[in-house]
Formats: sequence, C-alpha cells, structure tokens
Amino acid sequence: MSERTLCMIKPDGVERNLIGAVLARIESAGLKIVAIRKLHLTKTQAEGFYAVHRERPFFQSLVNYMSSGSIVAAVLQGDNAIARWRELMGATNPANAAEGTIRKDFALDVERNTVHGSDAVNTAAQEIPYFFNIMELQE
Ligand code: FUP
Repeated sequence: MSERTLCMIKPDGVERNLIGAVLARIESAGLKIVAIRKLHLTKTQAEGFYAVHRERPFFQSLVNYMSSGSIVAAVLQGDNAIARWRELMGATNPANAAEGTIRKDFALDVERNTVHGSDAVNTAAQEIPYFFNIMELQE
C-alpha cells in the first residue's frame, strides 16, 4: 500500500554536504520525493517536533543539536515507504546499524545520526504537517 513518511537530514548531514548522497539513496531505492525544503529549526520548533521525548534524559541535548544548524525535511512516498525508509536509515545508534545503511556509513553517534524517519503511520501523519501544508503535498 502506498504510504508517505517524513524524512529529515539532520544538521550533521547538511553540515557535511551529505544532502545529495542521502537523496540519491532514497531515489535509487525507488521512493518518490513528494515535497522538500531546507530550514533552520528554532529551539521551540525542535521541542515541538520531539515532544514525545520530552521526559527522556537526552531531550535537551537533542533539541539543542536539532536547532544548531540547517536541516532538510522531505516527504517520501511509495509502497511501504515508512519501513523502507527506516531500513535505508539503519538503527538509531550507528554502532548497531547494518552494513550499507545511511547511519552505518555516515552517522557520528546516536544523537548526530544524520537522518530521521517516521516510525509508524500515525507518527507520519503528525510529522508531515509539521513541515508541509496541503498545497505543498499535491503530486
Ligand atoms: P529514531 O526513530 O531511530 O530516530 O529513534 P528515536 O525516536 O528512538 O530517537 C529520536 C532521536 O533521539 C534519535 F534520532 C537521536 C536521539 N536519541 C539520543 O540522542 N539518545 C538516545 O539514547 C536515543 C535517541
């Protein structure tokens, strides 16, 4: 079934000129980029995006990091897009990421792990409108 998922290239990826490398992997895997933008999150916007993690010990550090530089947000579409994008990303901690995944190849550590992907249909449905309006999501 065709799905949409939110992709982010995090500040460590943008800073190291990895936008093209990440997008190339997405397109090579057959996922479509429906919408895309580059932006710099404020601390408040990063807190809002990661609100589900607000009680976790790493929250403040994560928010500081995610607002420390530009990111790229994109909406990916395809059959099973949520799972397929997470498979391309690899495990959250690059130390546990499989060979050939983006995080294995590029991530610096569990925080500066280069990419984000929605983890479920309901999460994607919340995360996509955080960055894109209805007009921007037309095919
Ligand atoms: P993921 O869905 O793979 O992005 O992972 P999580 O939703 O579990 O975590 C979201 C983000 O929190 C990670 F991408 C990085 C950060 N994080 C840490 O900084 N430390 C941790 O121990 C776990 C997550």
